[in-house]
Amino acid sequence: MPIPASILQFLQQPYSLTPGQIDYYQENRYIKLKQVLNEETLQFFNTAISERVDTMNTVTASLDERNTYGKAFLQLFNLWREDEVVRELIFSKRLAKIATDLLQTKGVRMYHDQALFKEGGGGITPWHADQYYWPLETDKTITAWMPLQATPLKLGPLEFSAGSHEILEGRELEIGDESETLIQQRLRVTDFKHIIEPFDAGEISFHSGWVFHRAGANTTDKMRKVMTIIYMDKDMKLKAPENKNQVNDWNTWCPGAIIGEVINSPLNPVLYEYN
Ligand SMILES: O=C(O)CCC(=O)C(=O)O
Repeated sequence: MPIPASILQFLQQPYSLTPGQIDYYQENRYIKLKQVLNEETLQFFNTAISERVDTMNTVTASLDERNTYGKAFLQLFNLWREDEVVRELIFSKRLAKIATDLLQTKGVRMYHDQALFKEGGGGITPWHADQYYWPLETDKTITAWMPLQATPLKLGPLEFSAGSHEILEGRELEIGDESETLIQQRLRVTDFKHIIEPFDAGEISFHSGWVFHRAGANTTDKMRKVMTIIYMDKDMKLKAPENKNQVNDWNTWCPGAIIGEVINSPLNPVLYEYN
C-alpha cells in the first residue's frame, strides 16, 4: 500500500506548541493536543495499523477467559519493525518533535511502540505508572497515545491523574486488580485532578512515565484502536534493573545496552534531534 505524497509531506510538518502548552505538560505531566493528525492521515493509518494488528495478533481466548490485564486490550509491539508503511508514522518528525519539545530535551529516541486495541466489551485498563517497567535512569520519557478514531467515553479513552508523578506510593505496582484498587484509594485522598475526556479524531495525548493513568471499559461492540509510541531522551542511560519486568524490558527493547551508558542499540534510533 503506497503512502500518498500528501501524507508523507504532512508527517514532516512541525506542529506548533505554545510555551503555555509546554508549561502545562511540565506541571501536569500529560497533555492532550488537538489536530495533530489530519483526517486523511488518520484514515490511512487506521487501515494500515488494523491490518498489521490482525496479522500479528495471536490471542484467541475469549474475553471472559482472560485476566484483567488480558481483558484490557490486544497488545502488539514494535510494529515499526514489521511494517515499513506504519514505520513512516512511528518515525515521523511531526510526532517526535512534539515529544522532544514537551520533554525539553535536545532530541528523543525510540524505546518501543505498541498497538493497544481495546475490543468491544473489553475491560478497564487499571491505574498504573509505566516507568515501573522500564530500566531507565531519568524521568525523561514520554508516550504518544494516538487513537485511530474519535474516542468517546464509551470506547474507553485514556484518563490521567494530572500532576500525580509526585506521588511515590503505587509506583511499584504491576498493572492489575491490585494497582487499580490501591492507586485509586491513594488518589482519592489527594487534590490531583482526574481527567476523563473524550478524544476528537486527530487528537493525541502525551504522558510521562511516572504519571498515573488508566482507561475505562469499552462498552460498545466496536474496537477502540490506539497506536502508541514511547520515546525517551536521546541521552537516556540504562540503569541497573530493579525488578524482573525491567530485566525483561532491557532484553527486549534495548538488548546489549550497558548499565550506566547511553542506550543506543539498533532498536533505539534517534527520531528527532536539534542541531
Ligand atoms: O490504552 C490503554 O488503555 C492504556 C494505555 C497506557 O497505559 C499507556 O499507553 O501507557
